[in-house]
Amino acid sequence: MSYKEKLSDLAVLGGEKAFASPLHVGRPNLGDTNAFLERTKAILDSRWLSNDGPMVKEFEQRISEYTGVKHCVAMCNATVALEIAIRALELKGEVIVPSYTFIATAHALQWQEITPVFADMDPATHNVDPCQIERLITPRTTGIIGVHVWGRACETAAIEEIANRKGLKVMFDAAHAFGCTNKGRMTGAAGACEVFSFHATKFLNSFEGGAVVTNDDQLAAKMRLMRNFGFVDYDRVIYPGTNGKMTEICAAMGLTSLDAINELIATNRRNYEAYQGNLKALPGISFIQYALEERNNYHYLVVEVDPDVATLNRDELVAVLHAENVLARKYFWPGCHRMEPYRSLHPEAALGLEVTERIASQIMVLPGGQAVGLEDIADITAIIRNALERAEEVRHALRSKSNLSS
Ligand code: T4K
Repeated sequence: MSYKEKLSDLAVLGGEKAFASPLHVGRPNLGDTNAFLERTKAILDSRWLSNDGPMVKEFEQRISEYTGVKHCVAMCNATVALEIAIRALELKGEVIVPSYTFIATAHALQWQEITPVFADMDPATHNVDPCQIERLITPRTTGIIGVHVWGRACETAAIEEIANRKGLKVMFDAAHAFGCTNKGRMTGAAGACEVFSFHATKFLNSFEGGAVVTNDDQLAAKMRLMRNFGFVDYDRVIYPGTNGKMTEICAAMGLTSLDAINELIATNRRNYEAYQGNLKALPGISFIQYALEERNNYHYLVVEVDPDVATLNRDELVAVLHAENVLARKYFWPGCHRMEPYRSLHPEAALGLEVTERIASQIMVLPGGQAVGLEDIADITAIIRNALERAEEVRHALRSKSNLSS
């Protein structure tokens, strides 16, 4: 029986939870599990478990073919892939990044004692605003990392134009953007390189995993060596390297996910359209728009809550949903600049990040992927609608609850 049929009260108002078990954002998508188990058996039979094995090679080739980018260097996760790409590009000093991104983008720099300098975002796209980049360039700046937030490509051409004019290097964090196009071309070919994530919570997953794609032969060769401690052959090391290798079992999962990519996109699109239909016409609530002229993976189901128009604010709606076992997320609140060590190192940074500060406090991401059905979406959106209609009671209940717990 659906939430609507039960007409139960909201859980924050004392009703039953709409969902008996938690509905997560980021429940993994799975391809054909039998095909995955067959690949697993082949790995065990071959006794080749890691270090540039046949599954990793096949995965890399399939990613290259899919994106149309010459080289793909698969890694153990996107954070290490970012670190290796940053190192291979010899970035130093300061690098400009958006503050509105997952913390890994900033940490990949800080980990190597490079200072991330945070740029503000464009409120319409949630991506870095190229106009904000130029004023942050100093004599110490060596590069720019753009991020394709939610898979929607940032303004790569404008960012590359600034970088070329100022003699900076540029790369892109495409962790969200596998399967998406950028001005009609598969994401992956912009800048010196682009980095995908295949984490379990991503649209396409390899348990843990990431990859750098590039059309630059030398850069690809260097990153391949860096991924394996810098070994050029059994006994010779020519770069400082790390262990960034993808395992065979992760590649097997990645290949199985790739086989299912069209179904995954279809499911995500179905979810996106259902949320879009159910959430329209709610004052102060805007649902993410994916451009129809691009290919999208429709993975992130993002709602912006304008507190001046909606009857409840983002935090109140998230509390309502959590009470119902819908674990909506506040990605990427409060912005990297408000997390440590950046908050202490650059306490003044917020002054130039007004849009990030505002938008980060208004966004919530709703559950999607294969684990969520149309009935779930009908229930989730009915909860949101119901809560907004009963805003006064809801706010009162949330306040009493927080008074009780404080
Ligand atoms: N750049 C950007 C722009 C990124 O968004 C990310 C990662 C990266 C770089 C770095 O990529 P990786 O190094 O991770 O490859 C998650 C992910 O851990 C992270 O990959 C992702 N972005 C970020 C947006 O979200 P959390 O802290 O929310 O993840 P976690 O593990 O708590 O999972 C979220 C929920 O998903 C859980 O509450 C339950 C569910 N879940 C999770 C896992 C792992 C499952 O149901 N099954 C699972 O196996 O950060």
